[in-house]
Amino acid sequence: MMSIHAILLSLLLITPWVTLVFSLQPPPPTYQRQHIAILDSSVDTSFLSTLSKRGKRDFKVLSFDDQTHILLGNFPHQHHKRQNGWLNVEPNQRVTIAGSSTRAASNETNTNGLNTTVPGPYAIQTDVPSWGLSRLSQRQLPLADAFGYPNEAGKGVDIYIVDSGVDVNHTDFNGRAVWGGNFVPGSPDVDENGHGTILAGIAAGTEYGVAKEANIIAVKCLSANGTGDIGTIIEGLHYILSRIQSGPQPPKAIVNLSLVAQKSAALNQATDALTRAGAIVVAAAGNYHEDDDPSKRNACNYSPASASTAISVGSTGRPHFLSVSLLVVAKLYRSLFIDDKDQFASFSNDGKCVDILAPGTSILSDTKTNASLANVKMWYSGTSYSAPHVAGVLALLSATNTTSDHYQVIQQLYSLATPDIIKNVTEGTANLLAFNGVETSQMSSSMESTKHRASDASAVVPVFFSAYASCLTLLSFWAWWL
Ligand SMILES: *[C@@H]1O[C@H](CO)[C@@H](O)[C@H](O)[C@H]1NC(C)=O
Ligand SMILES: *[C@@H]1O[C@H](CO)[C@@H](O)[C@H](O)[C@H]1NC(C)=O
Ligand SMILES: *[C@@H]1O[C@H](CO)[C@@H](O)[C@H](O)[C@H]1NC(C)=O
Ligand SMILES: *[C@@H]1O[C@H](CO)[C@@H](O)[C@H](O)[C@H]1NC(C)=O
Ligand SMILES: *[C@@H]1O[C@H](CO)[C@@H](O)[C@H](O)[C@H]1NC(C)=O
Ligand SMILES: *[C@@H]1O[C@H](CO)[C@@H](O)[C@H](O)[C@H]1NC(C)=O
Ligand SMILES: *[C@@H]1O[C@H](CO)[C@@H](O)[C@H](O)[C@H]1NC(C)=O
Ligand SMILES: *[C@H]1O[C@H](CO)[C@@H](O)[C@H](O)[C@H]1NC(C)=O
Repeated sequence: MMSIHAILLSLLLITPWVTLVFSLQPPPPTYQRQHIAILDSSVDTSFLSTLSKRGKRDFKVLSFDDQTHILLGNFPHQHHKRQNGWLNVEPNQRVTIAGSSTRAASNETNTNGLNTTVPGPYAIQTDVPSWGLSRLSQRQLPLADAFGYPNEAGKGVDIYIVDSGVDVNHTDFNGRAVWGGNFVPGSPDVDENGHGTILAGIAAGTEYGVAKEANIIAVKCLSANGTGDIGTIIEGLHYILSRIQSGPQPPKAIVNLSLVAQKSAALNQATDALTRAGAIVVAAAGNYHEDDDPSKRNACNYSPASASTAISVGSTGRPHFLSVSLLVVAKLYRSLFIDDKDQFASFSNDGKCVDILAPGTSILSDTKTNASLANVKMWYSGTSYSAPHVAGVLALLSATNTTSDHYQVIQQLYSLATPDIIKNVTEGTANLLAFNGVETSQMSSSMESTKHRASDASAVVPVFFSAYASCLTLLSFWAWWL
């Protein structure tokens, strides 16, 4: 294992490079499919599909429902001007990421003075590895070292991770993760990047996750360097649609999109169609770089955050660069900077398209097996890491709420959330912190720990992703450098 000194040294060495990497603008990639069109039902999509199958044109029609047909392909941008039924044509664009032990098996009903608002029985994780978990089950600071959750723990709910894939064989998923689909041409069915595994760990890892019994389904749409395009994401969403439509009804499906694109009508429509079909779609609000033009901070400028049915998640918490580097030990860190935990994160996008807030700074999660730094735990920051917290809470609620109506589950998320507790939320942004309904803040420290942790000997280093793609850039750079 690397020594702490080696890690600190590597941080120092990397710092100037990170800046350099950020300032290099990669040339615009040429996508396999250059345009995306939205068609209405007056267009004969079966004819288009037939043409496509015969190879006459390089395009593909994805029908989400009667209202939503999306055409991916190479055709002139002006094409629709001459055609009826073509509602919108947009260029395909780049998409970037926005940045085991056992669960406590306790079948006790509301004991230990827990103040709960969802029906029991409950389980409690103590010695909680990431503060984001505790924050979801406590109304107020200071945080007790406990994460409470309904005993079902999201059992029977499918969480789709639309990202770089997931290390489905990771021990923290305990066989609950499966490979779904891969839409990155020519790439292997593995998480080459690691970002998807981190997200899956936060949403549903046994040790690090919120919904410790939920199923994880990997939908790979981002390549090894963490980039993709809108067309590929839409293909991934269409795959999820067909999967939930052929599964048990009503579906219990949460779709997690921790990725950010410039606003796209097609991606938003695909998201809305998926919601109509019974899925709950969670999106990262997107990350903002403090040097950027403040107008770029509005989440309504990005997709899928701006989709009307997406639950768009902003971030709370405040990263501490210097202090963290000096401390290096997670346990110490956890007890410090308590006041800062309930700040609106300086990197979070904001505005009326942000629906709810969740922890998104200094989060710990699973790293993919055999990653070059697999035995070094890293803290992650970004709205990417807030979204899976909310996806996990939705899985918990979806498993316990007896309703067959997913809109009620969404309603429950909002009605449980703690209002007006986060400081410095920018004007016009909802001040609502996600809460799972199982209050553990009154738990005394004398409470017996029923939890043990996975190997915890590793050092912890901070990683702060300040720009959309910086997460990937930084991780891939580390991999290369080592
Ligand atoms: C909890 O309850 C379930 C069924 O309700 C049972 O299968 C399980 O063994 C119980 N677990 C413990 C630790 O008692
Ligand atoms: C439980 O929480 C509610 C509202 O969150 C509060 O009014 C009530 O006093 C709490 N009860 C206990 C026993 O803490
Ligand atoms: C998981 O393990 C199975 C069986 O060993 C293997 O076929 C598969 O490729 C692995 N998947 C990933 C994503 O590593
Ligand atoms: C990322 O990888 C894809 C193919 O896997 C490539 O087309 C693209 O240029 C790469 N982007 C960067 C920024 O390296
Ligand atoms: C990780 O490395 C070990 C030892 O080199 C190897 O046996 C194992 O198959 C690797 N696992 C994955 C998922 O690559
Ligand atoms: C299900 O959700 C609805 C709407 O939020 C709520 O009124 C109801 O109490 C929930 N049911 C359970 C069992 O949690
Ligand atoms: C939060 O807002 C207060 C007053 O509005 C300001 O004094 C303080 O510096 C802000 N804190 C941060 C971290 O932005
Ligand atoms: C949900 O999407 C967000 C980004 O929109 C991502 O950060 C998060 O990991 C996703 N969660 C799940 C469970 O897929």
